[in-house]
Amino acid sequence: MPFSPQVHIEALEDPDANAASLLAGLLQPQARICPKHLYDAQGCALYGAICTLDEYYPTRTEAAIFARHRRDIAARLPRNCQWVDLGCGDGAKAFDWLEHVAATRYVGVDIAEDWLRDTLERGAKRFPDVEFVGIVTDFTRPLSLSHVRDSAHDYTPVLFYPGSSIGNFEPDEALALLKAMRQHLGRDGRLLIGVDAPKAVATLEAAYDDALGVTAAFNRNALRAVNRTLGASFEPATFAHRAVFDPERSRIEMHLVALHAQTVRLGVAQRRFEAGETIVTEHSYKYTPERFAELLSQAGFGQIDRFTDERGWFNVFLAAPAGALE
Ligand code: AVI
Repeated sequence: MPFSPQVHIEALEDPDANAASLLAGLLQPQARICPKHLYDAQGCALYGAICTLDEYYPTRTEAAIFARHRRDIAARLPRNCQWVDLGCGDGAKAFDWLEHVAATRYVGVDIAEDWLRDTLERGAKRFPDVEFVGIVTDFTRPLSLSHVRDSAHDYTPVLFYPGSSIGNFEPDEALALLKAMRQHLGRDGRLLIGVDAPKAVATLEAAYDDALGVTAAFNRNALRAVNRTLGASFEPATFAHRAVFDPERSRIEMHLVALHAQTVRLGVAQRRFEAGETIVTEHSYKYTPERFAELLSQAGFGQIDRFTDERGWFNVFLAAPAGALE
């Protein structure tokens, strides 16, 4: 008899605070929209399409690294672990692992409750011996996963954070998140994390500005999300998509560029955009292996194993808490 999945609501931003911080970002001299607004239902579907594009190499490169090194990585993971899938989406990447590690529990963590429930139902059918648990939480808030550490059984956690999502945080926020992850691992837990690397600018920029315009649609869709959240009057077609790599900061910057001067109602407020003025919607940091290993050690990790592809385009790190293996 499969376990019935349980879902816990851990930390959700309250809607008023969410709207207030969105408005504050849009009223700054350099207007910005927090990237979480890219991921409404439409945005998640568009991101799913991005992951299949020829130009968007991270997904398939990471998948190839996982496929090639799965046995080796699995052998280094604790047995009977709880597999904590951070930002689990449809769970597909994690489910490929559950067959290779003797996981006792799967903990899906995501902000989208409906999606999470579907993922758990599907997982529970496919892996009837594994307990399925969901945690609804907002990743832009301090990471709190009490159901991982405080469960009655306290299985050793493996935190799984693929897709280079860590790159969407500013480096200081990424460090804080890695520290919080470290806190959840105890002594024997492990972090398995995928991180994109710097490479030729043309390759990077094509990955974020594809020929079919899927990333452009994904970016503009944020304006529709803002219209709903704030009662705003953005017309997405009046903004162009721009993705540029800043080599100094080692990040892709996604912007929306006003095609002509316009005044936009933002609920109770309004803002004028001059032609060419931009709204920043996302940063995607690219880490050299050395820089990311340094960030991991600053966050309290010790033994760090790295797996990469032939071109060194993407890195997967398996990190143990400092002191665990030394
Ligand atoms: C989710 N995240 C890792 C993606 C990235 O590559 O930074 C989001 C994305 N934005 C545009 N394309 C993909």
